[in-house]
Amino acid sequence: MKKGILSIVVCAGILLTGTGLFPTANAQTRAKRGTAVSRSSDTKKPPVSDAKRSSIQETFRARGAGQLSPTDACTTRTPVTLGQPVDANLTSDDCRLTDGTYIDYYTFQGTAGQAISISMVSGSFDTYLYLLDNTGVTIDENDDSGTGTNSRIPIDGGVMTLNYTGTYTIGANSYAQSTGSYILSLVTDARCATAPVMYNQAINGSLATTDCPVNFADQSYYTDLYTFNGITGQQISIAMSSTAVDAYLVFHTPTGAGSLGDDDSGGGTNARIPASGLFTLAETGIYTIETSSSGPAQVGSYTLTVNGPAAAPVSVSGKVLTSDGRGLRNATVSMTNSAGTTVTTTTSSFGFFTFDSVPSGDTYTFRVNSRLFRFATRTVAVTDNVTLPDFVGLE
Ligand SMILES: [Ca+2]
Ligand SMILES: [Ca+2]
Repeated sequence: MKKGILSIVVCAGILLTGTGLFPTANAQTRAKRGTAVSRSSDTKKPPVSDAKRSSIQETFRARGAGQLSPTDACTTRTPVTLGQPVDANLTSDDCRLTDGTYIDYYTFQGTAGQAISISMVSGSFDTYLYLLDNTGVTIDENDDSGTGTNSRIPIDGGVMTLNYTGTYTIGANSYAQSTGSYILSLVTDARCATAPVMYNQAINGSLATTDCPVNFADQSYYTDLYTFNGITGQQISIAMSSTAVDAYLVFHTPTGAGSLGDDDSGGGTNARIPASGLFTLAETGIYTIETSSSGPAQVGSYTLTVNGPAAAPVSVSGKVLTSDGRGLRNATVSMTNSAGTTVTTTTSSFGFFTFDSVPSGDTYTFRVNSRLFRFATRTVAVTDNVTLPDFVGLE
């Protein structure tokens, strides 16, 4: 393998070509652009053998088990830098998969929530591209989503969101057994940054020409990206409404399986996933929402709401002690929420107290009243069941 780093930095915008949104889609069950393992779905060629994928995993397993010699081409993994295209060659000395094709491996450090795209371009062979996790499991793969027989991840332009922080591997491969030069690019686009979204809270956003561009049929669409942490079994709904643009939502699951797009399920031209009721999450991880428009180049304000689980009530407990450390009975403990509402309780014979059914997600101030001692006041943000530090009487 012979390669050098090109000094030019490819503008991410150039790489954001390909197919994009479903401008006329109105069925929320329609597949989204760029499903996780989208191999060959964009080509009329026969798909590559699944043996390719297992062959890669076997390489990772053998490498991890120290079963590959240091001179084995399959041990080589070259770091690739964001924004610095790599000019390299597939040669007959490279790591070989069971289907006879050669593969070069590259690694990079990714961050959960980071938006990236990868492209592989060759003038001498039909490229095939893999994005792998740190155990060699395929996160995404692509044959021809670039121009001609070139490859691009994600499949439909735009960016994909990484779902963990750590090492990722890119496999630069070919559709059929071939050798020759290629250029590999790992890029991000500052316009495609993601923002965290909170449940049950309307977000006022706006689509602008400076937003993340997604291209479809030579038209540009603008999109904002939001992420949230979902848990298997959680039930959510996502709604985007706008009087300025024809709202369009794309919902990406952590692995890409079961991702959805929706145009008008929210009534009028508003988008909603699902069309009614709630959607049950099938995975735990980072979900990404794209707020975009159904028509090209639309700009203007919109409102996004992700309805999720209401914060569950929790309990807050603690202990009140005399200045010499004995439990203090019959002391009055008060708890005041951020709106100024106060509830009280009394300590048990050993000085314990508990407040049950406390709405989480608020800040509370706790005061202890006793004829015998003074106590410091405590203010605590309550997000889960909590035991407060002991209240110890002051002399
Ligand atoms: Ca290809
Ligand atoms: Ca719409």
